[in-house]
Amino acid sequence: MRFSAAFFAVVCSAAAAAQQTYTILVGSNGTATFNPPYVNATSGDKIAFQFVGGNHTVTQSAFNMPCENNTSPMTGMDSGFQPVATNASMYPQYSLTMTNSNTMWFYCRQIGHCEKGMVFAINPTEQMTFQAFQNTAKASGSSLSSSATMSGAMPVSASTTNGAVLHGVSSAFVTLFLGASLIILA
Ligand SMILES: *[C@@H]1O[C@H](CO)[C@@H](O)[C@H](O)[C@H]1NC(C)=O
Ligand SMILES: *[C@@H]1O[C@H](CO)[C@@H](O)[C@H](O)[C@H]1NC(C)=O
Ligand SMILES: *[C@@H]1O[C@H](CO)[C@@H](O)[C@H](O)[C@H]1NC(C)=O
Ligand SMILES: *[C@@H]1O[C@H](CO)[C@@H](O)[C@H](O)[C@H]1NC(C)=O
Ligand SMILES: *[C@@H]1O[C@H](CO)[C@@H](O)[C@H](O)[C@H]1NC(C)=O
Ligand SMILES: [Cu+2]
Repeated sequence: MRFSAAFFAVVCSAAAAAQQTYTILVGSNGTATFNPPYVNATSGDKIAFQFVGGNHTVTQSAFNMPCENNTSPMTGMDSGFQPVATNASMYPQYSLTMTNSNTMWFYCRQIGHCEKGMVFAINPTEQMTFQAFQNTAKASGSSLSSSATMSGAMPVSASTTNGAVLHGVSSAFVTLFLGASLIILA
């Protein structure tokens, strides 16, 4: 009995340290949002962006330039545009796996979205907060054109950039995200 209690404790602490998957809904309910807008993630954790509506991207930028990554080729991660039909039964998913606990900044490069505050962060800090990042994005409306010029996508095959491994875009069943009540029997 004592042995199994100790064994159970070991299993539990191992599970607590195990990798986590954070699911980020992109464009839910027709809004230009990432939900949740930021996460704390560490090595081994997976961030899965699920494009559930609209026509958005998740694109890496920088804290001081939230709405820009218009280099060619892009130097950061980019999902490319992921249009989702209103009657879609599958959602595109773009995911990355952290290889460290670095801070990373992202935005949507659909015209005008970043300036509406459609930004996302991994591991914002006390000095560089999500709110400050989003405020800078909203204040950058005058540079709107530069956020919209890039329409080509970088390859989404696996690569390593700034501490995360990219898995690219795949499709997943809508039922996985919206709960058991929507399960369609095959
Ligand atoms: C979408 O809107 C409905 C109704 O307001 C709400 O219950 C639901 O939580 C929203 N979903 C998301 C992902 O925001
Ligand atoms: C992330 O961690 C910070 C402390 O390091 C905490 O203040 C914040 O609430 C956490 N954010 C999330 C989304 O868990
Ligand atoms: C998605 O948005 C991009 C950039 O604005 C545009 O080029 C593309 O045609 C859009 N796709 C759809 C299916 O609307
Ligand atoms: C593009 O993203 C990379 C990776 O975060 C960043 O280092 C670079 O400054 C960004 N480029 C622009 C023009 O914002
Ligand atoms: C979704 O709507 C479009 C346009 O109305 C239609 O062409 C398409 O067949 C529909 N797809 C499904 C899966 O119902
Ligand atoms: Cu968007």
